[in-house]
Amino acid sequence: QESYKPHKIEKKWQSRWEKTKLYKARENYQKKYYVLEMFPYPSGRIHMGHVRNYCIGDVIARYKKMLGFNVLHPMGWDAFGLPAENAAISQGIHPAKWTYDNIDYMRRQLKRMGFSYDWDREFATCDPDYYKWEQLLFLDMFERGLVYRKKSPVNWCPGCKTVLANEQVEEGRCWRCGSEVEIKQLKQWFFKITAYAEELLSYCDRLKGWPEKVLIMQRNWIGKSKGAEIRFPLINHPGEITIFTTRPDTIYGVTFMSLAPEHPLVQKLTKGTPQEKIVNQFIERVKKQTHLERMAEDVEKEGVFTGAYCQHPLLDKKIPIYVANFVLIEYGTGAVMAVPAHDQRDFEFAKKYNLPIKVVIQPSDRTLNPETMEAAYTEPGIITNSGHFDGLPSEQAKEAIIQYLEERGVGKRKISYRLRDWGISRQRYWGTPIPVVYCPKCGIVPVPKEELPIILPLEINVKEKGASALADYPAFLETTCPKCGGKARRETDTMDTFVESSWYFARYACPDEKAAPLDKKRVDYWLPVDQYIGGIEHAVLHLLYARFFTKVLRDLGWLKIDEPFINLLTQGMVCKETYRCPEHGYLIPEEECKQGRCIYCGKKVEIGRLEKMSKSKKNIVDPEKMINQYGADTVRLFILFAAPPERDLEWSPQGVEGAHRFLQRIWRLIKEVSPSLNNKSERKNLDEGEKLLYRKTHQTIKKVTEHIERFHFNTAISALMEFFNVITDFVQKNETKRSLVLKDAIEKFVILLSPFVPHITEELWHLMGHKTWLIEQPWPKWEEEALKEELLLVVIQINGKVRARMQVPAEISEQEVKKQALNQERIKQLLTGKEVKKIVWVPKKLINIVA
Ligand code: ANZ
Ligand code: ZN
Repeated sequence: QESYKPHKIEKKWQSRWEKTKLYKARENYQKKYYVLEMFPYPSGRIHMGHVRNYCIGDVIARYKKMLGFNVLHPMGWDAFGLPAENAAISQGIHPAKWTYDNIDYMRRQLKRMGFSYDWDREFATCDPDYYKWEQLLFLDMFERGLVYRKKSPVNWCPGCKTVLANEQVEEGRCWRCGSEVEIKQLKQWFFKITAYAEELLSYCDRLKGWPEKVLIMQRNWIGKSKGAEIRFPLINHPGEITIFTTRPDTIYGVTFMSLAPEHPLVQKLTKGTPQEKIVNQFIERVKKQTHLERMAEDVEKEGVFTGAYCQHPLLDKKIPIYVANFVLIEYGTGAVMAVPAHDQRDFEFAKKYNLPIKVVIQPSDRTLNPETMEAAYTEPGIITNSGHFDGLPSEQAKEAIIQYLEERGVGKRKISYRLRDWGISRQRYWGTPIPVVYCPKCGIVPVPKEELPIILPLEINVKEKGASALADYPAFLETTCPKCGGKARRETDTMDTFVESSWYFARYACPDEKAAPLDKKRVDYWLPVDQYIGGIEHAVLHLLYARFFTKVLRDLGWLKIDEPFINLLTQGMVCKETYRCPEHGYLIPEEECKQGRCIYCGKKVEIGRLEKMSKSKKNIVDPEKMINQYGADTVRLFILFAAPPERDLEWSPQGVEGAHRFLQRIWRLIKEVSPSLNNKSERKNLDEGEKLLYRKTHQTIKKVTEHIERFHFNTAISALMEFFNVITDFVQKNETKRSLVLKDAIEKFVILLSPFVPHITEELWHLMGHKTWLIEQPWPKWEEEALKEELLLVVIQINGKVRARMQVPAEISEQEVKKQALNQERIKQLLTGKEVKKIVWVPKKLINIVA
């Protein structure tokens, strides 16, 4: 018998599937199912995280297809981005070449896994055929006022004279030359995502098919706060400070004001005063803190007095104005009314700088004393020290005080969102050019739509020019104004690569559409995505941007849906233990570690925790190596069996071996029995063994179906393993008999297993004489009737006397039937105080308990 040769089989079926275009998706009148995995960045090679992601998607795609859905399962490339530019700089390869070479390599790798993609729909986002439409959408959005330009900070390296992405700033320094990075204000383009803040928030409640943790992250990111905007007139200066607060109920407890260091008033209030120098020194110091540091709870609350005062809007009271590190310019109005008695940050600040603390809310169970308080009281309570609001519960006072402020014209109700508009300008070469022209006469002029695409020129030497490649390239930069025909300059910034991934899922519905970004008919058929699968690291940005774009595309008339992804599955990480030498850090286990010792110093190697596979931890397993060694089916089976999709998966060489052995067993058995399977025995008059096999077949169909529906692929596979054991058992016990029930069992087994390991099953299926494709087989249905276990009536005796009867399943084990007999109420009663010496089981008939 020929042994299991995965490579031969896999190659054979992959090429046949491809030749017949088996997985091509065609629009028709069937019910559709769109399954999508987050498309990869063409970094060079696929890694285990990709493999896991696509294995999960492939099982779902194949299963849905067999259920009768018209399935769309596409694949493509998120192809613009920084690594291509870095490769250009460090290796001298053009970003385009680097990217397309990587795509070719990775496409070949993916094809070796046997995924059921419709490769005809493949595209790379760096193709002008794709980004042309993105430029058009930009112009559509511009016309609608959803795009605007404003000054915004960027990281600037004075050494390289270039803008750096956040990823290129390492501990405040340039990743290339190590110069200290400066913040520079540049005019940049923004998408008005805040116009959709409320809808993006409220629709979170409708996303019933999303993990709750992702929804929580989205809601927090949008960060809706209800409160009030209140104005505090300046003393000895014109104007006022406007603050945003969620606690208008504490207004009588304000004892100072805190401004963000970047607040424009800070300079106005201190210019030419004795405070100016101290304030500016403080601001310089704060600039070095990152956002996260400034937000962190445990960071020291610091600030300086500006020397200026404002007027409390409801009291005859002069309030000192401070600059404080914990106030952020981007949120609210960049100014805070400080209430140290009821806000912890203000409390710490007041303690540090000896500022007064005034209690305006009392808890019900004790009385707060500003002198002895050790922390702010932030819970609700009863209003005190607040004029005619005294005695009100604080929740009620919020409303009453807002009304009072509105009546007096010093404040108004206000809702604030943490969500900021989306800055999309990148001072980079390898991205979608922003289709705008600057004319000295006409100002900002959008490129006429007929002139699209604005092609990214490929003939530039990126290695020398770096990020400013476009700005230094006259053939691109210099143009004529579409309005007046005079000399003008092109925008040289490109778009954030998150823009491409915000609408690619829609383009898959009609990737060949030549006349428009989307073909409405096809998009209406395929969208929304029924099942989206990807990493939790995209829980906020990518998923929020894609939701935003969907709503924009809807409002522009391209789409009819409100939300892009009905169901979302976030898969866990692929992990492996790490090897570490106390002296030499992480080691590659197979190469740098011999007999538990470091090959460089001989020190004992510590085997560390399971961690996400990563190059830096030297714990990666290369998928291609695994395919070479075991074949794709083994890799697929192991990955799907090792853990349910949402959980982290531990890579285990033994587990891979085990998966491989299972496939070998299947191979051997089915090869052996298949030639003799086609006999004409009947389905009537089944013997005991056949009955059991028949029932197991239907029980397995039910189990596997239900587990797949819940994405519990690991338990679906273990049900199939169990089923296979029963089949093996049957074959061994019935050496010569080849019953129809066995044929049916093996066929069902092969069909049920096929979404997980499509190659070996296809081979066996054809070996059994079938001429059809497995994926075109209808998914098996179980018969309720067949699930029922036959029941036996068993007599229970004690010392030979009949004492009780019970019903048990016919295939009950000896151990189980004895346990159940002892558990009968009447038997328990009769046995109390007696010692059971022996239990005799006469199969199918009786149990005798000797006591
Ligand atoms: C007075 C007050 C009294 C506040 C009190 C809280 C407690 P959320 O819920 O996150 O929206 N705040 C406003 N703008 C800020 C900024 N730019 N940087 C830092 N803090 C800012 O938070 C709203 C509260 O955060 C506001 O309510 C304000 O402090 C502060 F007992 O105003 B509160
Ligand atoms: Zn002009």
